[in-house]
Amino acid sequence: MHDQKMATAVIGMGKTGQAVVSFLMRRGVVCEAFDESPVSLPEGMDIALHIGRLDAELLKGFARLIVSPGISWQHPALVELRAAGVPVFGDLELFREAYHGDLIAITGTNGKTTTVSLISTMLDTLSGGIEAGGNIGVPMLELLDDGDAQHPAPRRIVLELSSFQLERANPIHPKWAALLNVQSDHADMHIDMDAYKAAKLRLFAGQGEGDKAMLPSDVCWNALAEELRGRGVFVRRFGMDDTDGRGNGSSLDAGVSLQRNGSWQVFWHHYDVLHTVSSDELPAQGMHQHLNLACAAQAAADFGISASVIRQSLTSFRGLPHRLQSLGPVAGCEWYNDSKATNPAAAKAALESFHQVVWICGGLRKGLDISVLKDVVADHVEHMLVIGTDVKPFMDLAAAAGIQATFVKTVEQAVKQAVKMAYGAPVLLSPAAASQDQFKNYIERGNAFMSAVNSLEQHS
Ligand code: UMA
Repeated sequence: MHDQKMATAVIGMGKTGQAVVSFLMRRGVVCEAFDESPVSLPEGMDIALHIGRLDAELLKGFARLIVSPGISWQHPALVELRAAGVPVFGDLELFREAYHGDLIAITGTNGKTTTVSLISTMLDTLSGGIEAGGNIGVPMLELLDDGDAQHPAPRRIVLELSSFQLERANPIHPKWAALLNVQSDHADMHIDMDAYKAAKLRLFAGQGEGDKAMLPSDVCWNALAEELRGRGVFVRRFGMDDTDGRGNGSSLDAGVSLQRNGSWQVFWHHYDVLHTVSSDELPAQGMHQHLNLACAAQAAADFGISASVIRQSLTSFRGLPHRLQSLGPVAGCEWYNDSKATNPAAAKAALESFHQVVWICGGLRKGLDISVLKDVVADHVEHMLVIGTDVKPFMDLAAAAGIQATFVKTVEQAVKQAVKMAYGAPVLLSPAAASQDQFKNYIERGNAFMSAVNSLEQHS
């Protein structure tokens, strides 16, 4: 029997919780596991497991709590425990305490995984390489082992950080940090938009002299840029440069630069030298994705990666699955899987990449306002096919935009309907909503879409 007062309670036993327990056990820290749903522990994880609603009284007996990102910070038991002065953190706090190598950290509502993946590919060409983890799917503590001679701690790590991870740790100290954007999302998990934004901005709270911060070019970030400069942080800005292709005349460090003929280039700087790649050379599609590419290119250049390596990485990067992923022509239509678009801003960016589409949308709205899509729907959508449970807001959106919509419930039905009505227009699954009403996650939803499209091919 151990003394609970000395033990750590690990709350949530998904990927994160299991990595936390392994990490703590390797360091001889006693822990107990908690989860509100029935779960089983992996073989060899020999610790007490409590299943059921979190009990603040029981948890008050522990020295500290490490809570998984998917459990709301506003969970009544966690609010009570914090108010009682119990140390409550997430896995990022343990990472912060243990890791002392170079850290690159990326946050933002949309585009994080693409940016992190590319940074990881490009910086892996450096001596000592790089490891990637965090929200991208590899728990960050799995990247740290005991640092013995055979398994030294990684020299560089790039982390994808969600607002949930950032809100439950003391300020981290990334050498290079980027905020890609802050758009409406997770309204069901944060008190309000300000709280969501504040969580994201914690990314920069520990930065100082000699560190680099990348911020979007929007004026709303100017005050933060000034504050960071005041602390000695080297601030970079990225975004869309519409100075008619005179990228060099732009005050931006990186981004996409619009050309007079309507095409654009991705650009970044190596010291003062401008580098560009034409969007025609990039297999990954959509200007929103190209902004992420520019941000990754700037990170790589700041770590000394040559322009030729960056260019090679950008022109061979086909984009990640479920992000405006082209499925090619099937049954006379072009099909695009953008299942990762789980919020309105992501769907807007995808819709803007097309002239006119048949749009498959809907799912779990997470309390987000989708009426903001009215104009983009009116301009870019031929017909809406609505799936999922939160039907009314999508039907209301169609009515407001003056577009016809059909409720089809499932992805499979949507694909069957789309092929009948597309008449050569592309078909885009970009739900603007989460998937958990019908699927485990956006990956399962995207896979269901792709297999429905593939089965058209077999039947045609
Ligand atoms: N649980 C409770 N009570 C609750 C909620 C959950 O007990 O109120 C339990 C569940 O029963 C389950 C466990 O907590 O057993 C799940 O914990 P989790 O949801 O934190 O999931 P993990 O498997 O640990 O995955 C988390 C991230 N999930 C979330 O932030 C929701 C993963 O990001 C991340 O890849 C992983 O850690 C490794 O770092 C996923 C995600 O959807 C991809 N992220 C959001 C997004 O990108 O929009 C932020």
